[in-house]
Amino acid sequence: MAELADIANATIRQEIAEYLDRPVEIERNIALFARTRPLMQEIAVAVIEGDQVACDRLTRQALEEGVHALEIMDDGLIGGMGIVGIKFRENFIFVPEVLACARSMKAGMAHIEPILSAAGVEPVGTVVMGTVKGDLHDIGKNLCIMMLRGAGFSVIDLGVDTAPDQFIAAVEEHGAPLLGMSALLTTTMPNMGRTIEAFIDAGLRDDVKIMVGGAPVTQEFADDMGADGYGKDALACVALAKQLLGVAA
Ligand code: B12
Repeated sequence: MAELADIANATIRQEIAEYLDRPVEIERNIALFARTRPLMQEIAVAVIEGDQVACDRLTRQALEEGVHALEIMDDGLIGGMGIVGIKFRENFIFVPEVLACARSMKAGMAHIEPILSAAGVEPVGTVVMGTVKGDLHDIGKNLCIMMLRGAGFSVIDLGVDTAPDQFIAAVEEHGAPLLGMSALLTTTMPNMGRTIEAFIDAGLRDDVKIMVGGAPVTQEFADDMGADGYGKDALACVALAKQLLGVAA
């Protein structure tokens, strides 16, 4: 079994030692970074530190050196974002920092995405995501989308203030097997249930899995309204999406 000392990059070692607490996450991250190239670890650090310029430069350098785009995405960008997600969940960092990390990841992904789409890498699955009707909060939804894309999902982002018929139209148009709804207001939470009812009325409920999230949403509320799953954060959102679509974790 790999050990912390097997990781070449001192910042990654420090991040794991300082911020990770759950044995399974420590083990997974040590195993990941102990086997990755030093340059992938530098890319991960650029994401963790929210350094857009470095992330852009290092991603280009890796591609020039012939590293495969998928390796850069998985070992560098997603590897770094995995640690960011955990630090956010544990309240070591907050929204502004996460957004800076997201922007760094995006700077790297800008070089990766065209290559992967040109190579015809199959997305893991298509997810329609939106914030429900009457609700303009989108920071959390956008973080979920970024993590889903990072995990290989193709995401159709409907933005905010999304009416039930817009969710239905998008699911039908894209043949999406999964829908994710976000709500941040107690007053807009019921619109998730209304959207699920609209899918039932349209005879489409069996064609799509529905996951919900947002600060006021709970597992109990999700169960009551008949959603297929609830995720409390962006990491849980990715795990839930994989579970609902039967994709290996
Ligand atoms: C930023 C913010 C705003 C910004 C939104 C900017 C934007 N682009 O999003 C602005 C200023 C516009 C705003 C407006 C309002 N806001 Co506001 N806002 C917030 C604030 C401070 C942070 C929300 C946030 O981004 N959190 C960080 C993100 C990362 O967390 P998150 O959204 O929960 O997302 C995570 C998880 O929930 C989960 N998740 C989210 N979506 C999904 C979806 C799925 C499928 C899954 C699996 C998981 C998942 O993963 C995410 C990442 O980890 C909160 C307070 C708070 N601390 O929550 C108030 C808050 C949500 N707002 C509130 C209110 C009242 C309002 C206004 C009504 C204020 C007003 N009087 O005008 C308006 C409503 C506007 C509208 N119609 O939507 C209240 C809601 C109270 C309530 N219980 O209903 C809060 C709680 C503040 C408070 N304590 O009073 N707001």
